[in-house]
Amino acid sequence: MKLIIINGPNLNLLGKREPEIYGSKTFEDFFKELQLKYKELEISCFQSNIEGEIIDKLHEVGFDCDGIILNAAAYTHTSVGIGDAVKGITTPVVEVHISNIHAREEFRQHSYISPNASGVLFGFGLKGYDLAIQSFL
Ligand code: CA2
Repeated sequence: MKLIIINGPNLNLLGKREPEIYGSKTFEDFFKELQLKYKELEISCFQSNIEGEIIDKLHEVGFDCDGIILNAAAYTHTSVGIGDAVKGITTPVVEVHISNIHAREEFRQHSYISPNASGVLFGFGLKGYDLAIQSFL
């Protein structure tokens, strides 16, 4: 099974700032743990701070991998383009948020991804990515 995690803007800062919201582990370290835990899977990871690069990656992988785990970060709440890309591909997308976006500012409570996601996980910390993998299994 081929899965990809796509992370949006500023998630490259995980573990380096705001540990009270996002935890203290870097995504690189967490991703290594996931790969060890799910040795039988082919899991890759892509992060970009650029909206168009995220759309390009969705187009690139969205017709042949088995599942996409997408944390579009702030673009979740603003990007019609990423929402349209999720709608336009055939691979199922699980939307993940580390924090509980519904317990935060009002602007975080709208998602352009959710209407076309096969599922949404939020508020479980980094474990949400693991739960998303399990949902594909
Ligand atoms: O909870 C999530 O996973 C979010 O997608 C994270 C986004 C935020 O804009 C969404 O509303 C919810 C922000 C990611 C920024 O990550 C940082 C990590 C460490 C330090 C600074 C930012």
